Amino acid sequence: MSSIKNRVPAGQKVTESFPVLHHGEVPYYINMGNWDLKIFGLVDEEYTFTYKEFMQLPRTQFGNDIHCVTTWSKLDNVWEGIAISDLLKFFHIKETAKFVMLHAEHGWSTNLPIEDFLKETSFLAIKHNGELLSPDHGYPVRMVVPHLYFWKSAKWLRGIEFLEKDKPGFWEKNGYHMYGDPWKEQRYDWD
Ligand SMILES: Nc1nc2c(c(=O)[nH]1)N[C@H]1C(S)=C(S)[C@@H](COP(=O)(O)O)O[C@H]1N2
Ligand SMILES: [Mo]
Repeated sequence: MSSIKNRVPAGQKVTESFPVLHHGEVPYYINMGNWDLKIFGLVDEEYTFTYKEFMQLPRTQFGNDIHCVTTWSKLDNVWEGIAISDLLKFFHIKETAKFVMLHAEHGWSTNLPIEDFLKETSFLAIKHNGELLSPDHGYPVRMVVPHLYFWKSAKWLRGIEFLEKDKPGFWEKNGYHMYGDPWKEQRYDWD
């Protein structure tokens, strides 16, 4: 009992369902020929993954508890995806990089410090509970940052930008917290 309680931050309620939340339209891809994932900003050389190349990267299993800022939590998710350490074999991040902006379809974005992006528990998800991500949940790939509120886990990821200075992403510009630690209830910046 106490172990479950210790896994649910203040102000959260556990749900068995998997709610869908986002701003804008779900992208439905006709074919993946035009899909790519761009690595840019403070890197020695920019790198672009094609869909084919990206899907051939080594896969790792991950687990997490989701904590959404709108107060639902979903425990014990099983994910398959790409470890950040495996991604880092393709490009070199400059030492001046201190922050990351995750860019999604339709110009949506979210920001986080580089150490949170590089944390060994953070990853790029391809499957959730054994199934490929559905279009609603971010097909073909979403970021997952387990230790922050779920809005930092960008669906439909298309770009990873390395920055020297922090900048607000989409929800951060609209009042969400710049960092978003669920254990400190960093929900909105006026908290
Ligand atoms: N591209 C994109 N990713 C996004 C969002 C969005 O609007 N666009 N919303 C975020 C928010 S606010 C939440 S709570 C989670 C919801 O993920 P889910 O729909 O898979 O539950 O996605 C996050 N990732
Ligand atoms: Mo959210």
